[in-house]
Amino acid sequence: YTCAWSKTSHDQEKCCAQMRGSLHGLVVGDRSVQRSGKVPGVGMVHAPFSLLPVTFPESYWKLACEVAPIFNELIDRVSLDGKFLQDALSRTKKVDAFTSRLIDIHSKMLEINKSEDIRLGLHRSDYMLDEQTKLLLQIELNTISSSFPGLSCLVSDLHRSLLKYYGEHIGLDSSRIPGNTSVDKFAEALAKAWTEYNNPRALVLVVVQPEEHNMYDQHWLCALYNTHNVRTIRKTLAEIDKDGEILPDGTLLLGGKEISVVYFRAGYAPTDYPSEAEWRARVLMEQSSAVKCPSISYHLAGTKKIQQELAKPNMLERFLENKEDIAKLRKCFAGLWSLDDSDIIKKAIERPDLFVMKPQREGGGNNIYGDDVRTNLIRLQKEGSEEDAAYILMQRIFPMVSPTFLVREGICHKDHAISELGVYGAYLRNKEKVIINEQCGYLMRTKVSSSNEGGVAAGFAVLDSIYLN
Ligand code: GSH
Repeated sequence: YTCAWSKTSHDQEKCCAQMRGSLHGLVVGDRSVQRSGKVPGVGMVHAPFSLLPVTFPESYWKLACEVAPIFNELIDRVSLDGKFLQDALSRTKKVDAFTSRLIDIHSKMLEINKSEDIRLGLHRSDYMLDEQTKLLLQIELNTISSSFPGLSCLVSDLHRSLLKYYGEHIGLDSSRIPGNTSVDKFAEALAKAWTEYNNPRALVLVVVQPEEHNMYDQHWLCALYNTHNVRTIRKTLAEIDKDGEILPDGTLLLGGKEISVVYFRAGYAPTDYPSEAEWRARVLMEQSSAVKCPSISYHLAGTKKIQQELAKPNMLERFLENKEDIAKLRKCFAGLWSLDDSDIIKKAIERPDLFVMKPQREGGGNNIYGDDVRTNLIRLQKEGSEEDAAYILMQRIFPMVSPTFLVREGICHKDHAISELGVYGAYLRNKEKVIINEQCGYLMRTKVSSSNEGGVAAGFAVLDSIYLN
């Protein structure tokens, strides 16, 4: 079968999958078009995806869904404890210039006693199922720019439709793929935050990177006008610096228009702040009375350092009351250590394969694995500098490896792969009233098992869905 579209030979079902995916909006911006200097987003290619859903035990799926609202609440409580955030990040601040700037914004908000009545969190907690211990272990919790709430639903739909058509031949039943509501639920949360803000003329501002490649995922979510009658605008941090202002009462205006909700799909990486203009924009928005998703304190509550602090004994008890909830969360925590723990450093130098070294970074592609863990730990020990505070160590998780068809740029490869489950959570509170606290859907990502890095946006993984067993 020769595909007229990609001009290569394929099995018909693989080709149909690409075509169906593209026709249904499972697309990302074409990097080659972007590189050519044409308007970003004009070119479109199908998003990378796996041909069939990955098998995942139902009990673990349910557990990941069950803990989502507890994690939402935990982030909210942690974000309220300004002193805890400042103290826990104080060593990191000295050695990590990017995190240090974020902490400075947080300090400034504490100084001016900035209160955030309406609090919106659109999170994604990521897990891997460790094959040996049979534990579902949290990799990280994203509180800023959690990607793919739009495209992940389309992959679930794609897989369901493929199984409806071909499932009989391969013994798979399309109804075993759980429904995925992330795009609708996130859109609803944004719309409800806009309603709470209570100005029908105000806009939702989507903060984007200047050369975004994942804009279609954002568009699926931000087509709020069709579903909720809410208007959105997309601006970069530099544009916000140029056109933004705050009125004396805290109202945020952009080009003269009032902004009710600021939804960040940029601002999580140092490269998003190439000049002071971008930092000015971040501070401007933070100072305003617009609802921030996330606020600076939600952003900091999602850092690796805070994840590691929360895994310490008796830490969860500081923020949560319900013992069962605490036990459920704790069971999801992998081993996490700071680099001032000399016993663990010794172990990690002896067996670097059992650890991952993580800097305080988001967006994928930043972790240190294998022999590089040893080299870096020895270097840090020799230097005796405080740079060690820029990292945490995490237990390496070894999920089951299975053969998978990965489809990227029109070509299907078969390879051994591992998967990571992300569960989306939405939280919305206005003063004391919790308006939303729920699990919203999922993102399964699959990558070749020989690759250490994950992340679809960073170019390592493909989008997937789950087949419950
Ligand atoms: N700017 C892009 C977007 O808005 O989609 C990428 C944002 C990004 O890298 N988000 C991280 C993520 O969810 C969390 S900070 N990555 C998932 C992945 O790439 O697989």
